[in-house]
Amino acid sequence: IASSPVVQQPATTPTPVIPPKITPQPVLGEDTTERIKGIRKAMVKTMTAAQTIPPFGYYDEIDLTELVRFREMIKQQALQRGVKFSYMPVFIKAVSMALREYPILNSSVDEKVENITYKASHNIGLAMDTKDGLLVPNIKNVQSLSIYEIASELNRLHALGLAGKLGTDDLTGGTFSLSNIGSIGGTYARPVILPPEVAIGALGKIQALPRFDDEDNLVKRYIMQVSWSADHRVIEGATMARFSNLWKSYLENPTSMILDLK
Ligand code: CAO
Repeated sequence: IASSPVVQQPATTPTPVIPPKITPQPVLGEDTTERIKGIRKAMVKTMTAAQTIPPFGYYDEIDLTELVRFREMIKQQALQRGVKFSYMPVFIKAVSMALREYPILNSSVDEKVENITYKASHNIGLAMDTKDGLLVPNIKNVQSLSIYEIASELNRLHALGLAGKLGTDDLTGGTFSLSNIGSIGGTYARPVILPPEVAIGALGKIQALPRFDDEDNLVKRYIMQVSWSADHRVIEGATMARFSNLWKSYLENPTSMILDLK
């Protein structure tokens, strides 16, 4: 019995449905232009000068689990003495201790990059988000301050910054900078070196994350990413990496800091 042939229907292309045009709502406001002045004008100058520096970027993660415990213990004691104790004082002291081993990172170069000046003081600058814009006051002579004294100085600078009252002395003379963008959020950043300084670090948000311990168990750890930028005209990548390793070792084992504290 002959079966009747299957007749193939030609494929039909569906007619596209064209959505109706959206009529935009009338704009309620209007464009505004304002003069760049004050602190923002200073930022234009500094950041434009910074563009002449070829930066080297170096990134790592730091396990802050021990430091988180340490700060929990110390926070209340500091508060009883009238000082708010964040992680920054420890980050700053560890920077200074690592700078002792790698003093070239606490140097400055002249405009023509013919001379390097190794700075005797560790004046650590802190990027500060204020209502007037970005300010970078610095804590002077961190090498001879205790962690508690650094916390106290940080409180003073932060209060002045928020009140828009930071003075020239606090805002000049920095030799190395940190930018704690993680207090706002984010993981990585590409910090811009502030000339005549030669290096800066950006700190990400401290996050509880799973990691493997030595016995391959999954454990909860507190992790922070650090992003360093260094002036590659005078700083080798290896120097930045070794400095970062030392800084990291202090933060991952806060007791090791005590051994080297002066
Ligand atoms: N991850 C998670 N939590 C953080 C953190 C981080 N990286 N940094 C700070 N915190 C916590 C603090 O421990 C504190 O917690 P508690 O209330 O439990 O004590 C809380 O966040 C608030 O800290 P803080 O911001 O008041 O204090 P700080 O010393 O850590 O930082 C300052 C001070 C001035 C660095 C910060 O306020 C600031 O301005 N950060 C922004 C910097 C910035 O704008 N960088 C970009 C520069 S380029 O434009």
